[in-house]
Amino acid sequence: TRRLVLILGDQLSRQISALKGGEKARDVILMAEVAEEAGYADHHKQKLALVFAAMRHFAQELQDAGWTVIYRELTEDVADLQTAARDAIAAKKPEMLVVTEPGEYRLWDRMQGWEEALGLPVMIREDDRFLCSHQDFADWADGRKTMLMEHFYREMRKRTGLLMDGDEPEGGTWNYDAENRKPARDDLFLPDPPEGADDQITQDVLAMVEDRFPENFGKLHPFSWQVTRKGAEAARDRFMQEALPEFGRYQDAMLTDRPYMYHAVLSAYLNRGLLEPLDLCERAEAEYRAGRAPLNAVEGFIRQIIGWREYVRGLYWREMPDYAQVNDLGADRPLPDFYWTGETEMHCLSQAIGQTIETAYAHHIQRLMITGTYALLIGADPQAVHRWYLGVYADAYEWVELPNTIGMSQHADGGLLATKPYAASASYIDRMSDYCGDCAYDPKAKTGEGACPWNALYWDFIARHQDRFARNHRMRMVVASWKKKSARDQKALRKAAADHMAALTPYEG
Ligand code: FAD
Ligand code: DLZ
Ligand code: SF4
Repeated sequence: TRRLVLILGDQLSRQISALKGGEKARDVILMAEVAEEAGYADHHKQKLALVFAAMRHFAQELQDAGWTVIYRELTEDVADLQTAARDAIAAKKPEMLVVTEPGEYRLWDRMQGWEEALGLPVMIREDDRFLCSHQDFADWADGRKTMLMEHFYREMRKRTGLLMDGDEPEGGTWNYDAENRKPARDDLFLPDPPEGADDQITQDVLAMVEDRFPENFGKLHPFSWQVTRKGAEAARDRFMQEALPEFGRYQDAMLTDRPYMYHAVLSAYLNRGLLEPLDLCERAEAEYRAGRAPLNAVEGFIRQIIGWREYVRGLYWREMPDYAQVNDLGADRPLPDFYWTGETEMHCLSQAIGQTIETAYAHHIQRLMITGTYALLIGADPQAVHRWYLGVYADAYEWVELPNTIGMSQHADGGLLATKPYAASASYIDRMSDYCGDCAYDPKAKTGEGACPWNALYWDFIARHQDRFARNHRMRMVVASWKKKSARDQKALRKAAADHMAALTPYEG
C-alpha cells in the first residue's frame, strides 16, 4: 500500500512511529509549514525560527537518506495541515495516510475528521518517543485516589531501572530535592551560554520570520538554538560535562542576567524529537556512575524527565479537553502589559520576562515562582496565562505547557496536579536570587512607600481564598497566620494589594 507519511514539526526523528514499515521506493513523506500552526499562539519569533529551521534540516536529512519528501514552505501560504495533506494526496495518489499522533489535543481532534475529509484511510499511530504510553498511564492512574507525581516517578524508576540498586533506589532515597535548593552567589563559575546555528537554511528562515512575523512576541536575534540532531547532541554533551554536576544544588537559584544557570536548555530539542528522553537519562546516570556528577544532581535531572515530563503528558491526555477550561479559583484579571515588554520596576519580573523576550527561555523556577506566582497572586485569568506560556518559550507545546501552567502554576485544577498553590512573597525571591538587591522595592517592607508589592499581594491572595485554603492541610497554617494579624494590618495589606492591582495596565494585544 502506497503511503503518505505526514511528519509534524515536533516529530523530527528518523525513529518516529509514522515511518515504521515505510519504504523509500514506495512512500512519500509530507512536511508542511502552514499558517494555522504558525498562528494558533503568539509564538516567540525564535520559536518560529527554530520550528521551521529544524523542519527544513530534517527534510533535507530525509532526502539525503533517499526518501521522497514533499516540503511546503510557509511562503506558499498553505492554510493548514489538512490542506497540505489534500494537495499531496491529489499529486501522489497514495492509498493511505500515516501520521504519529500529534502532541496537542487541538490537532488530534481535527485529525479525527480527516478520513472523511480526505477520502482515504488515516492511520494515527501512537507516539512511542514517550516512556509511558497512554495505556501505561491509565493503568497507573485508574482507581487511585490521588495522582501524585512522586508515586508515578517511583514506578518509572523501577520500570526503567534508572538509578536503581536492585529493588532499592540508588543511595537509599528516591528523591534528593532537599539538597537542591541552594541560593546562588553571583561569583559562581557558570557555563557559557549556548551558541546558535548559523547555516544558510537557518539564515533563510530567520529572514522569513523577520519578514512575516514582525509583530510576534520577543526578539529574533541573537538566535542561540540548535536546529539539527547533531547540534542538539552537542548541546546535550556539553550539558553533561559542564553543567550537570551543579544542576542539582543550584536548580532553584536565580541570578541577574544569568538566564541559564546550570540548566540543561534541552527541552526544546527533546520536545521536537531531536533528543530522546531515555538516552538523556542514561547518559546522566553514566556521569554519576563514573563519579563525575553527584547523585542529587543526576537524580534531580532524571526525575524531571521520567517523572515530571512523562507525568504531565499522561495527565494532559487523561484530562483533555476539559482540562483546558478549568478555573477553580475563579481568576479573571487580564495579564499586565509588562508581560510583553518586561518594563516594570519589579526587578524579578523584569529579569524573568526580559530574558524570555531575549532568549525564548526561562528556567523552571523563573516560570513557576516569578511569572507564574505573580500571575497567581493577582488572580490572572488562567486562559490568558496559558496563552502567554504557550507562545513565549521555544519548548512550548500544549501537552507539557498546559498542565504546568493551569495545574502547577495557577492551581486552577482544584489541586489535581499540585496539592498546594505555589504562592510566595518577597522573602522567597530574596532567598533564592540576587534580584531584590537591585530592585526599586524593599523585599522586607510589607506596606507603605517602597514596600515590595509581592508581600501585600501574597496576603491578599491568602485572604481572598481563605475559606478554601483552610480546608487544605498544607495551607491551614498560612490561613491561621493571616487570621492572627490585626484588623489594621489586614486592612493595610489588602489596600496595598488593591492599589497595586488597580495601577496595572492590562495587555490589550
Ligand atoms: P532543566 O531544568 O534542565 O530540566 C531537564 C529537563 O526536564 C527539561 O529539558 C524538561 O524536558 C524536563 N522538565 C523539567 N521540568 C519539567 C516539568 N515541570 N514538566 C515537564 N518537563 C520538565 N516545559 C516544556 O518543555 N515546555 C513548556 O511549554 C513548559 N511550560 C512551562 C510552563 C510553566 C508555567 C512552568 C512552571 C513550567 C513549564 N515547563 C515547560 C517545565 C520546565 O520549566 C521546562 O521544561 C524547563 O524549564 C526547560 O528547561 P531546561 O531544558 O533547561 O530544563
Ligand atoms: C509549533 C509549530 C509551528 C509554529 N508550525 C508548524 C508547522 O507549520 N507545521 C508543522 O507541522 N508543525 C508546526 N509546529 C509544530 C506543531 O504545532 C505541532 O506538530 C502540533 O501542534 C502538534 O503537537
Ligand atoms: Fe521582586 Fe520584590 Fe524582590 Fe523587587 S523586592 S525583586 S519586586 S521580590
